[in-house]
Amino acid sequence: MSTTVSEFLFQRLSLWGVKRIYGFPGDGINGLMGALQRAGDRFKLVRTSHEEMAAFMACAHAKFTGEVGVCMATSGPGAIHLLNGLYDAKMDHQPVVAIVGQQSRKAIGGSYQQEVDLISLFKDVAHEYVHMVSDPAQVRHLVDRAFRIAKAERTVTCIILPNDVQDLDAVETPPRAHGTVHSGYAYSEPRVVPTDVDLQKAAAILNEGKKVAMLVGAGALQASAEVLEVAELLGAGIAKALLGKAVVPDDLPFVTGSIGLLGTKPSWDLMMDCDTLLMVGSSFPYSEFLPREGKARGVQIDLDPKMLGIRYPMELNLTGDSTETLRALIPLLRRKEDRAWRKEIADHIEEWWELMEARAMQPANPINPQRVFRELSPRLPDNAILSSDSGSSANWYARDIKIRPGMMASLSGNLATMCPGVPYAIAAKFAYPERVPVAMVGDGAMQMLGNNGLLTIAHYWKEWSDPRLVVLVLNNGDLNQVTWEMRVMEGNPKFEASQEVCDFAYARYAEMLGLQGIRVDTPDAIAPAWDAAFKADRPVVVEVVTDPDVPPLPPHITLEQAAKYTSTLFKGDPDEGGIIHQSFTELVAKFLPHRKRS
Ligand SMILES: Cc1ncc(C[n+]2csc(CCOP(=O)(O)OP(=O)(O)O)c2C)c(N)n1
Ligand SMILES: [Mg+2]
Repeated sequence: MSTTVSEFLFQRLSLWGVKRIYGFPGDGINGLMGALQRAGDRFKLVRTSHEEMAAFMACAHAKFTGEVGVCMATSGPGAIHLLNGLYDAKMDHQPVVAIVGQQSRKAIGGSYQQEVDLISLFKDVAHEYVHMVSDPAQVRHLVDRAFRIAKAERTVTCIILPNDVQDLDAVETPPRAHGTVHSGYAYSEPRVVPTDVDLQKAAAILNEGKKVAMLVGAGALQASAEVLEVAELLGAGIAKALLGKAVVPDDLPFVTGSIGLLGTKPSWDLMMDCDTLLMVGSSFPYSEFLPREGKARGVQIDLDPKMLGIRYPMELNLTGDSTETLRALIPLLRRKEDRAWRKEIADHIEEWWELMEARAMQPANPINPQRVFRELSPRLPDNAILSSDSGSSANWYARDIKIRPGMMASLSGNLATMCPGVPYAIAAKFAYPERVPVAMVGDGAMQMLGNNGLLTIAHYWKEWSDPRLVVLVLNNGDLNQVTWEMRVMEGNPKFEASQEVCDFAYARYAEMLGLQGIRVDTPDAIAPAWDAAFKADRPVVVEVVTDPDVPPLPPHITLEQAAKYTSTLFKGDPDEGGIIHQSFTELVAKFLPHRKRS
């Protein structure tokens, strides 16, 4: 029997090392699904409960494994549902290949049922490579190029297959004739290192600095040891962009933690007071959190030259792999004997952790969300894989979780979309069944997609060798992050019609699905809930009723923001009473009597 186009496509995917596909069926991909069925256990199809989830999972697969993530959806509506997850991958520079169906070639252009102009639709998200198969002889090079470009450009690519093409006889080797393409598979990562001259220049700048600050991001995730060695030699402090949270652990006396709106005061101080900035593998967007222009000399290292010199006018922009470049730089660096700057940083960090502890322990109604994360942090199992959603949880994840070596952690960094929390955790579980994923998600995001993700978990958890997977839901009845943004940035009181999240029994729902559900509504029950979740014999939803009036404040508030915030309170915010109480207690915690600095 001859091989069909669909069967050949999966053979080619196999050669590219694909073993798992996240997807959802439809008649635009029936030929593909049939071939996937016949491929047996060469592939694992994870049938998600929503296509958006499949795209998030493909993105998370790429983030956590370094491999290409693959998602699959039908024509029209299925393809459209993939988009948000694909943008998440594109903007966080992850290699993902989307395979989507299309109506039959004979119908295209006929305003046919479920006919969407998919090439135009995907032209932005997959602009490096989006093509539709119109002849079986294209399949080999379309697959090869989609994977090669996804890897080489660290981006999203897309292959569109009309449903009639899927069942045609494959052309495994195009005829040797004019007008055919003869492609091959396999990809080797290049070694990208700056020139010796530029490395010498970088070393000179860094050796001259007296107060060196490092900022590391996702691009430095494989360079932990090198980052630490450079910081040690230069007596530098290390701040982390959100996607770089797992680059270095948080219990080191020179790691200032996150930077930015969700960041820490020590990271702010580090950037404001430094005289030299070394940025590695980060496109952290907010320049106001970096040194004032001209205040510090700057060196940036990034694999992608397009991302260089766009946040701070660096003196030297180096294109290079972070690990290889730092390794080449280390022998050129002189150990700074004056450690006064290090000491200053360490003092700030010590004070900061005291403040975090004090803030977390402030009473709230009924539970202070910071305390939930503070209690979670030391209880996280070794090698846990953390995913945070976009919402107030990202603040507490960024500030209150002390990451340890061996853990992984991610979120939607650049798109900052709601909903990746649960699908990232599921993809982490499929990639590493022996590790414990922990998703930290708001009630708004649970209602948007997370609850739906629990169905996927319920469907698959019995396959997992270690079935533990924990979903934390912050049940605050509010789209809290935005409620606070409106207050602080706009001086707008809470707009209940827009911000309220209706009540839902997340833990009970989990139980209904055969998972474990734990509802926590008193502070004393937080620690036992975490202990139970990490001992459970199945996935657990830990629903914590948290206080929406605890402000996820930036590490420092500008005078303008403070003025807007105070004026809000006079405009009749429905939560006025609670906020005044909380802000007061946060302020008290900021000015603890023994503290030297604010
Ligand atoms: C898809 C999407 N829609 C809207 C937003 C804007 N947004 C960011 S955080 C947030 C609130 C999230 O609410 P919830 O999930 O309940 O978390 P909370 O902040 O209350 O902890 C919103 C609406 C977004 N980032 N992504
Ligand atoms: Mg909420």
